[in-house]
Amino acid sequence: MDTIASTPTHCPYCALQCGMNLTPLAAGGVEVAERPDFPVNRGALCGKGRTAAAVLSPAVRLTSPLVRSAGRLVESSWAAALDLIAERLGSTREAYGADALGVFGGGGLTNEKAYALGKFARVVLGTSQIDYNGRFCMSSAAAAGTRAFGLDRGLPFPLEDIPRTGCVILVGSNLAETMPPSLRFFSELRENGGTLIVVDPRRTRTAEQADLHLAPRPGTDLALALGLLHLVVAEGRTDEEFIRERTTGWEETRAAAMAHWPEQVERITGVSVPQLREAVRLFCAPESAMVLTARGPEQQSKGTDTVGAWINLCLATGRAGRPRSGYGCLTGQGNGQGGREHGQKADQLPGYRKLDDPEARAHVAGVWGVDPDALPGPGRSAYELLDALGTDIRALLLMGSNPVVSAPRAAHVEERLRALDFLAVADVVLSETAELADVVLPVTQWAEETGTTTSLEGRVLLRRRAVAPPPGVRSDLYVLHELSARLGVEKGFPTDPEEVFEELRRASAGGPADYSGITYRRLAEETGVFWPCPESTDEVAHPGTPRLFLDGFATPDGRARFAAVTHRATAEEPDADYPLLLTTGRVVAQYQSGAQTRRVAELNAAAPGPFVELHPRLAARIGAAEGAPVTVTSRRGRATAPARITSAIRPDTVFMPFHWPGEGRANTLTNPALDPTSRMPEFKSCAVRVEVVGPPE
Ligand SMILES: Nc1nc2c(c(=O)[nH]1)N[C@H]1C(S)=C(S)[C@@H](COP(=O)(O)OP(=O)(O)OC[C@H]3O[C@@H](n4cnc5c(=O)[nH]c(N)nc54)[C@H](O)[C@@H]3O)O[C@H]1N2
Ligand SMILES: Nc1nc2c(c(=O)[nH]1)N[C@H]1C(S)=C(S)[C@@H](COP(=O)(O)OP(=O)(O)OC[C@H]3O[C@@H](n4cnc5c(=O)[nH]c(N)nc54)[C@H](O)[C@@H]3O)O[C@H]1N2
Ligand code: SF4
Ligand SMILES: [Mo]
Repeated sequence: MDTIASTPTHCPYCALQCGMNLTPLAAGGVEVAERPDFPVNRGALCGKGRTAAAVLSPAVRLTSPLVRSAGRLVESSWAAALDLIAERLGSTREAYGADALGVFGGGGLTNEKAYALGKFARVVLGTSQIDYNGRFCMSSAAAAGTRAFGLDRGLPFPLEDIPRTGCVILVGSNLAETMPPSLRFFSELRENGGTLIVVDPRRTRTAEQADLHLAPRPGTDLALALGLLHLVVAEGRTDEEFIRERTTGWEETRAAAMAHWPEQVERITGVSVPQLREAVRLFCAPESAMVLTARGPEQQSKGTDTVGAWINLCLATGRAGRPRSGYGCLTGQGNGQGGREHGQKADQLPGYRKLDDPEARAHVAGVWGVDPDALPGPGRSAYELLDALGTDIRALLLMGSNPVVSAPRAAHVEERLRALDFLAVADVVLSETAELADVVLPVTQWAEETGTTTSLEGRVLLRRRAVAPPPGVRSDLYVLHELSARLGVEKGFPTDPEEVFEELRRASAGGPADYSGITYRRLAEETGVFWPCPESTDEVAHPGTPRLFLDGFATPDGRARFAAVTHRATAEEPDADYPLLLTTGRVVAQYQSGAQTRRVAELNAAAPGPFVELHPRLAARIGAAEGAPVTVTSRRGRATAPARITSAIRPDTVFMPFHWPGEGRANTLTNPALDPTSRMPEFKSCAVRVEVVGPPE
């Protein structure tokens, strides 16, 4: 028998987009194997990637459309399910207007799907009410990056630059658990004599690798960054020539930093003045350095200003727009980067264009063959959209997210979803959100379809189809094609991903995220292409842009902009009733809302359920015992999970992972206070109290 060829492709989960080879097995199932030629992970995979094929099994996934009948979801034909969705969307629009229709997308969707979903909302439904879960992810960093540099691409350099810089400050990233294969770049940095500073309220597996670990109170990174900048100025470590030649706004920023005395910063953050001094010394001594942020400082009601303050530190010391130096954000979801570029965001058109820019509207409307005036304006942000369900928004199409578990103030969001007149969900599995739907559509996933993703490096990659989907399952592109036709738009929604990508190329041409020089053929031959990659006018193809800003920033005058930010408290500071701060995050063996990874036996064995991390002193004070249940209460509700007692966390802080529904759902507690610029909710700090659960009556 011929051996079945293996297909080189990429992991379905996080933004590292590790390369892997997939081989269908004769006995059924799919083997995941190393793919050493992909330079980012060189064959290494975390447990989620290694077991990803388990979710391809029909045993754990949806294989037939489901329609609600007499309160229950029952199997239906595709035609009947699609007819019903089109009919309900159409009648809702007739009764209440186009903005009564909502669309919610996801950063795990391929570029093709994100593009088609944004176009579907604006062209077919005519609604402005579209947003996606990326708003919950890196939107604060995106806003700050755009403000400072005129362009937002997560990392402005490839990961391979990390080992060659002198010092990295890693702020609120636990990449030893969230992107394990990337740890290699940081180990190599240290082997090369560079240093690593980790800023995290917990001594995580990542912090254990650091030369210096700063453990601030959650929500105080803005003060911390200002305190470091204060010391940089006081110690005469600014790069005056860089500030003069390549930036604007220094004077105001300098003044703001000088108002944050180290002793005052110590009081706010809990990080001691000697530690602040040591951080400045490590960061400023070498010739090059980087600051990388992730969700810790970003998922705050002041996330944009906080990231701005870290960027200020880079600019004042000349560590941006130069080789081996700069600020970067570690994007999260598989297509967290591309998903924020092509139009599923409320204020955005493809190519990272702005929906309120007349030129951008004219260009994209031209590609779409519609009147620019027919395109709706910007809509609500993700949480605001979910909050409006059942009132202003009467029907929702949801693709690629599970907000019942992952949205802030989740019990309220669940109630809003139930209040809808009509909910349609396209998913791979019957997620907690799909369980509430009127119609559920079973869709194909990564290994069963071709499409592109854009990794945290800004590297556009081709994910290839390696196996046939189970019968009964169709692609997201098929769903949008069929719904469009039923709603009277016959053309413009092809089911072939390459055809969608060809249109995306044209729509993105000339925009900030220009993909027009990228083709499926190139992606098949190269290990990805970094955007911007405009179409070449001569014989030689544009090589793509691994490193940004070396010749100037993407602002009109080519200079980076300082942000004169000052510290402010979290939206909900502890008080007598809620004396502790809750922060939330991830564990290595579960992914996001857990919809996929909770269906994998090996991962469940490694991370079977939620827990509450608390310091031994706090545990002793409330009488909590290791493994015994504790109840965490916030102004939104309560959650119960076993205590995990560890001196790795600050005594004034508790931590919960957010991967589970039910009793231990962390998001029952979280505060939907929004950042005024990015509209990012404050997932990383809210006031709570913790109590032991008494013995059963
Ligand atoms: N295993 C796994 N990997 C994942 C994911 C997953 O769900 N599971 N999700 C992917 C996605 S979408 C994302 S966005 C990334 C997220 O990747 P990370 O940002 O690394 O993940 P988190 O655990 O949310 O948060 C990181 C750290 O922030 C710390 N932190 C909390 N509050 C603060 C604060 O106020 N300041 C600072 N400095 N730190 C704070 C937490 O203690 C935590 O260790 O991971 C991606 N990779
Ligand atoms: N408390 C707290 N809450 C958080 C965070 C936190 O740190 N703390 N982090 C936030 C962050 S950074 C993020 S990114 C969000 C993520 O939270 P969610 O948006 O809920 O993310 P997932 O669990 O990845 O949900 C993706 C859903 O889409 C399905 N899916 C996968 N691939 C496809 C596809 O190709 N098509 C379709 N139609 N469906 C697909 C999956 O099965 C799953 O049900 O959570 C946020 N919530
Ligand atoms: S690190 Fe991310 S991309 Fe790599 S195998 Fe794990 S989940 Fe997949
Ligand atoms: Mo994320």
